[in-house]
Amino acid sequence: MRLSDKTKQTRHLISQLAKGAHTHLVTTHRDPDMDAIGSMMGWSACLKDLGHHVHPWMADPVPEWLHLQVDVGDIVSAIPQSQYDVIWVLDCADDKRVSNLDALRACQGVMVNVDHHVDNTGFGDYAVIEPVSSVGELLACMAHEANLPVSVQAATWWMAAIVADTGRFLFPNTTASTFDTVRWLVECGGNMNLVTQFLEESLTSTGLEAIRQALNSVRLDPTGQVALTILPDGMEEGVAVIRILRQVKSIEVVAVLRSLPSGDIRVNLRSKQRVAVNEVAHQFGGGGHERAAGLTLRMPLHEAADTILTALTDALS
Ligand SMILES: [Mn+2]
Repeated sequence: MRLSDKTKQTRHLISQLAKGAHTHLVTTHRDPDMDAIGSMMGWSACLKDLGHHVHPWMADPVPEWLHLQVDVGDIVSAIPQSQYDVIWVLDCADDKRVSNLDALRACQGVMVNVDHHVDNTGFGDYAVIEPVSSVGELLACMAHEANLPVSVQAATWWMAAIVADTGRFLFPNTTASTFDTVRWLVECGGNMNLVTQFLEESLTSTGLEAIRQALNSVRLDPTGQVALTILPDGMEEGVAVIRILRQVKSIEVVAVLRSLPSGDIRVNLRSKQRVAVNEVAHQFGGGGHERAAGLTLRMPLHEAADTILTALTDALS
């Protein structure tokens, strides 16, 4: 488990903030994935075990696939207080990734930005940015360094975050340090069987139908290296669809589009080897990692599909 020297220098401060502060708001990005929620819930559990008053806050609803599986009862959708000792913002490369940023900005408190995106803007009063697999891995390292209590619950949430962001330890962001961290989380009581159940064995029949429709609507570029598909409205099975499309040998880049309730189009991009999808995302105001990135477009769905297919085809050539 390795943290950079820079983060080690701030670890004393982070540990003071975690241990010495009493009221905490913990939040993450809009349209949350498993790393976002797992990080938030694990860190909240850890701070609560220190006897603190903690509100995990997310303006977006908890995704249904997660709601069905585990108790996420104490996530609040509106910020209950106007002031906190510390506001932790997790897995956000930019504070604009927070849903209802106005509410966050109206809230007083020392802001700590904890993230693993290389393009993080460094917002907040303190920023802990490490290019590790996931924020789950980063928080687990921070908790280890600071000697914080890590319960079975916190360990399991972080393991879920790590498993999701590493594609079950198969993506190149999986390092020896990732395995060390997971080993330690297992020693803390983290339950991999539970992670398997709620990440891998929780598809509903409507989810299966969404995947079927998304696979039916796959478009390929003329070379067969770019695959693009559209998820049916309200469906959250993007990760499963991406996983299936990645298995096709000739496909190098995958784009999954879906309409958000606001009418905007959310685009998730994944690549195997040759395209830095964060650079493509940057062209449209988005961001992320080299192999996994996202962006939001304000245009009709089919225009968005054409735009992304062209941009990815250009990036490959
Ligand atoms: Mn992440």
